[in-house]
Amino acid sequence: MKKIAAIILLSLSLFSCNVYNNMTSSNFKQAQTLLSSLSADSSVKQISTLLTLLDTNKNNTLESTETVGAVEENFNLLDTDHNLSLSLEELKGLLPLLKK
Ligand SMILES: [Ca+2]
Ligand SMILES: [Ca+2]
Repeated sequence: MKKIAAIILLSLSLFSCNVYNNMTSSNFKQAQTLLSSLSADSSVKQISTLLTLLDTNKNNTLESTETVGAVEENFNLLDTDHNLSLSLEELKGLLPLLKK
């Protein structure tokens, strides 16, 4: 009986893990699409959406592990207070960098 409960518990945790991974990868794809469409004229709202999509641990800042593409490349430059995470204010600094 205990064995069955353990198996059920294990499959449940595997299932919820898969759901979480799927959500994360879909957010990641959305974030990449959004990031590639950003330009110097993009709005703060788009930056805010990008932050929400990338912020997997939901603490409203981006740690280096959560960044992709241009954000990842310019992480040190964007992190103006050098606390190793990007706030919305700091992420806005990405827009002038996108000027070509
Ligand atoms: Ca975060
Ligand atoms: Ca910072």
